[in-house]
Amino acid sequence: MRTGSCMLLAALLAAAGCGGSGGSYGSGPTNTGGSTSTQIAVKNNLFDPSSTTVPVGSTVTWTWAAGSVLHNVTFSDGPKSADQSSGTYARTFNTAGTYSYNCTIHPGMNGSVKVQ
Ligand SMILES: [Cu+2]
Repeated sequence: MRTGSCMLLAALLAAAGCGGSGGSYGSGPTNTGGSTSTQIAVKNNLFDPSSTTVPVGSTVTWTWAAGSVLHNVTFSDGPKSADQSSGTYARTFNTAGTYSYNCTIHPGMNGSVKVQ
């Protein structure tokens, strides 16, 4: 029995050590209130604000303003929303970096999210 609990403790320590090194997901201070949520408005033809900085783990939500024509949120690293004129699109950022995006319908309609 003693041996069993020792092994369990070792396993827990190993798991904690593993999660703390180099992982950007789930490490750092525990945020009991949930991740930060950031709202960006999608307007004709701009993102407001066009650049924003959020902590790692944040979910950013784009909300199409009333009266919007078709827009999309398309990231240079792949993820994208549908072409839509209302509603929302959300992306969660678990890795630090700068993520640029644009609306492929309207040249010059672009923005960026800095995750740190
Ligand atoms: Cu657009």
